Amino acid sequence: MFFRNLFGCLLFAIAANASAAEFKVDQKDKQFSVSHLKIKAGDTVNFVNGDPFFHNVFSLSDAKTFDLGSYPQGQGRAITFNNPGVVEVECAIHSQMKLVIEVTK
Ligand SMILES: [Cu+2]
Repeated sequence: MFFRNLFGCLLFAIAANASAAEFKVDQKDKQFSVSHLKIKAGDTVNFVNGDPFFHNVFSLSDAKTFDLGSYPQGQGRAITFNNPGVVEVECAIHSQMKLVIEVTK
């Protein structure tokens, strides 16, 4: 019985994982590599800094509020979007950087 339950849990974990995708958004020349991104709830976006200076990616949107902090070239930080909605992503250091992520169900 224990093993059957364990197996069921494993299958569920694999199935849940299979439907989630990971996206990569670069920060290059003080811009996000895309200005608009459409993802599904549960998907993850990895923000990778391709510039030789710091970026600090954040959002104040209701669908997802986050602050990745500042990090240098070559580093990336990933965040998972679990709620549907529109997330406006900005950089605390470079105010011209804008990205809209549309999270669908
Ligand atoms: Cu920046």
